[in-house]
Amino acid sequence: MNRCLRVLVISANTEKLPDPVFPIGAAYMAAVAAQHGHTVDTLDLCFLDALQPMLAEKIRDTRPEVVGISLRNLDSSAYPQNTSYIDDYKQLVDAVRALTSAPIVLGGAGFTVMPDAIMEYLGADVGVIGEGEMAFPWILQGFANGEPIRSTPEYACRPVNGGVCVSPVTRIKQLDHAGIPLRRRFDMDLYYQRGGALNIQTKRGCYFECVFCSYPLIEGSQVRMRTAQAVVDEIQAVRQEHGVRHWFFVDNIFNMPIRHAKGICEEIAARQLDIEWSGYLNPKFIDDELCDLMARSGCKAIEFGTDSGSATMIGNLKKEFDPDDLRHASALCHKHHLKFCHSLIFGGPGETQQTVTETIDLMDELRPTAVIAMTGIRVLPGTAMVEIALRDGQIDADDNLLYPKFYISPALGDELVARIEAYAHAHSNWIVPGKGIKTNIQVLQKLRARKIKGQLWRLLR
Ligand code: B12
Repeated sequence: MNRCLRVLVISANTEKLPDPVFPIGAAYMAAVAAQHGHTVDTLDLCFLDALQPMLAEKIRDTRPEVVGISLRNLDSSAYPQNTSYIDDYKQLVDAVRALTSAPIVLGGAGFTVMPDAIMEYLGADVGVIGEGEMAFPWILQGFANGEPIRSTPEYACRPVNGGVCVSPVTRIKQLDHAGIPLRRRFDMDLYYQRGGALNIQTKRGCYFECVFCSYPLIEGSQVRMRTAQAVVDEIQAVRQEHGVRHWFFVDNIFNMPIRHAKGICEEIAARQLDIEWSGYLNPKFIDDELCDLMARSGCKAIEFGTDSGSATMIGNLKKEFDPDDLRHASALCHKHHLKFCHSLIFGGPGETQQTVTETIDLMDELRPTAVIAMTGIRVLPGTAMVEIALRDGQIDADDNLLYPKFYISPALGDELVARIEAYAHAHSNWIVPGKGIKTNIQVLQKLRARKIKGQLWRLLR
């Protein structure tokens, strides 16, 4: 019989922009540890004024035998104004070490993006690359049995800085069997109040190969889907038990495959759940029927992962759509009265003043509710951007990229930021996180205090 452990799961994310986001990954880990019979407690750093004394109190009260830490973000990925969270994570790990001898297990999207550099810097005992539903209980069982964490046919383990990095050899195939997040172990009400929505996942994986993007590394390039029934059961339960009406689908791309997205909308509409929702969409996989279903199921705002409106740049970023897809998707949103925003990344390989003009002109033509403009690309290990940034002399070969480095097309340099900043000041629906334009935390908090829910960029036009 397996020995059960006292497990403390900590969500280390404290970022509150563009909204505080519910720690769904940590809640999945709390669920899976509890399902395996362990006694689970949680600590969320998001709304704490200071790490101490809460951490000390929690560790004293729960006497954890394992501490799991969820690392969602590495940094704000915005340029030129950027916040890196890495040193806070170091402080957290050091503080846990000072309070308990329990082994520390790291995981999360941020961790997965650069496991080696993080293990090196933070000095944890174990780190899980990718989804944790299988690996976390396996590691807990190893600790319970006093066995070393080493490779098996199911888990590849490699030593890093005195610890071990674990990657599951295969990913979960049947996501409906992966369990659902144990949300009530975190303060759902506070996140709903201050973040304006809770979040839910309908699928994992992304088979596109956009040059800068880490999603396939985090979730795999094969798309695995939950059934509409299971997704909507989850929404319905939280809706009934906690009154949560507003949701964000955290899928990399909600509308791919389009049939799956339609199935979810149909199920929500059929059950008359009276919810409102939002999510990331790809501008290519969208048609009249999907927009109609989205509107009928409560979709209020769509974020397109557009990145550029210039055909040249869309090609350079290896995105598989074209400006006409953007025209078509935007026209459908107008027709169905769906608020929509185009997320852009300026400064990629090959960007020039001319391609910037093409994107700006297209945005003028499409009349989106909002535009979120990033200037510069955060170079992430394992993506094609590393080679490009090396080629263009923007990073050094020995840079571990733990602290952010941004690629900006050599043809533009910092002229880019100045241009986008000026444009955004003159256009009320443009948000530029890297210059703090329309991302003022006090303003956002005031809007939430007035009980405004959903995506706040909807209010811009
Ligand atoms: C949806 C999303 C958003 C939405 C969130 C909406 C919402 N209400 O939830 C929005 C648009 C608001 C957003 C904003 C930001 N995001 Co974002 N976002 C995502 C996305 C696509 C999905 C995140 C998610 O919820 N996944 C689903 C959950 C279930 O997965 P998970 O948390 O990874 O957990 C699993 C595993 O990681 C693991 N695990 C997690 N914790 C633990 C702990 C232990 C102990 C173990 C063993 C395992 C484990 O098991 C879990 C279950 O399988 C990811 C990319 C991606 N595909 O991961 C980026 C991502 C997380 N975002 C990122 C960033 C940078 C941000 C922002 C800082 C800036 C920005 N670009 O807007 C802000 C920060 C917001 C905040 N307050 O924290 C980065 C973080 C890494 C980095 N580069 O720093 C990512 C990875 C994208 C990227 N560029 O690489 N984001």
